[in-house]
Amino acid sequence: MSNPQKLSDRSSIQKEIERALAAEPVVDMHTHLYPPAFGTPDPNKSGNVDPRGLLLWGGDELLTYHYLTAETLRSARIPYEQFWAMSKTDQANLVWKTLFVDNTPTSEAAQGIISVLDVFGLDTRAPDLKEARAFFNSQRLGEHFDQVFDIAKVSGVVMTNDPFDDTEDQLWSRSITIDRRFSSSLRLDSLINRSLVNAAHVAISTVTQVRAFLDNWIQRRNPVYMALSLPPDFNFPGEDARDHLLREVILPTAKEHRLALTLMVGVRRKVNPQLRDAGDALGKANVTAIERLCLEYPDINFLVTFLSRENQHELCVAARKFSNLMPFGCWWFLNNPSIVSEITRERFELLGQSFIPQHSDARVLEQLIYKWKHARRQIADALLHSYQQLLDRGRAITPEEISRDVNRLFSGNFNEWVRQD
Ligand code: FIX
Ligand code: ZN
Repeated sequence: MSNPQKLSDRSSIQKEIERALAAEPVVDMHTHLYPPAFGTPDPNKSGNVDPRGLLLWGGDELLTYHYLTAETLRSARIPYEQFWAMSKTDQANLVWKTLFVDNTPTSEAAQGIISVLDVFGLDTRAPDLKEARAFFNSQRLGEHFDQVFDIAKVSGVVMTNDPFDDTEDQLWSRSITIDRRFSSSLRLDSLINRSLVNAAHVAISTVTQVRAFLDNWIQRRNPVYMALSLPPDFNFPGEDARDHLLREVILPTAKEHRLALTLMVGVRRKVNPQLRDAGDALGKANVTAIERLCLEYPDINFLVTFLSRENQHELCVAARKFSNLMPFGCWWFLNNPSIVSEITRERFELLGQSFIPQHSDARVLEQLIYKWKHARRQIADALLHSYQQLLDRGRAITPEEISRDVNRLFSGNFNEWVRQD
């Protein structure tokens, strides 16, 4: 057997990491994106199959992302109702003026806009959105869609699908061909929320009906996992309707269909309802609830992310105890370079490569470009740090090992976790 090439200095390790990352497509395991067959909500754009379509793309959608509306309303200080009464075009104009002209766009979400404009050769210091609008309006959705996936080097994305959403259901029925890069996931927040509002609906008789409904949805839509977001006070076992639904409906369904269960823990919804989608906040949650779930349901694969920075270390330790627990992503308020860097390094130190470093949570197509560009940078830096430490301690890494590690992080771990055979 030939001797593997060993990389014995920092700059050759760095070059190999850049090469491996540039070559490795990523499977984006949690997004809010939809395929073109689901239509776009803007009736003026080409490729529109339904005015109430779900695929968001282009400059105005990017600028009115809820991360940016929250930041705009801090500086512009106009009444909430006034902002929501504006057209999307006017909202986007205000976001641009407030965050990019009157102020310096240092936040991660604002820098994301800069990355996207820059990739398409658009003026990142423009006084207004004329040039950017003209560019996006001139794009044909089909080609633009493929170009975005190519630039972001994303080979697949998982949608967030609500089985109780009528609009989505109608679009499913009409969408004969779903882009092959899209997989579905069965999101159960609305099931839980309905039941918490009216606990009487969770009677044993309806459990059978709900299970039959979910079985049917799973057979028709073939999701890669089931998913649920949870508040900081989530506990397991618990003495509430949520516990009942988990035990009687969700966990048995996951087990029967051999589906992984994704849990996103620590979100406090509608802390400021006037901010609409931007009004949610976070809280430190209880990691022991996840440990108990993993212990009681060893046959179920759990994909788990926590929204609070304070929970990240405990999550790593829990994952060391349970091989059916896969930590994933730096979710939402954690998706800032300084925090992603800290969490990714911590995970390498406690878990080797047995975690999924990031998901995009993209809501607007072109966000794939910046979210993955920025994530790749942080993952590359954290890998370099780990390999440099290894070198200092007496073991050189090889290009093959770097490619193997990156493959595992970008798709291997996820594919293995959700494989149903
Ligand atoms: O619950 C979720 O899936 C969250 O990611 C979203 O609801 C949230 O609004 C978001 O976009 C975060 O990035
Ligand atoms: Zn999400």
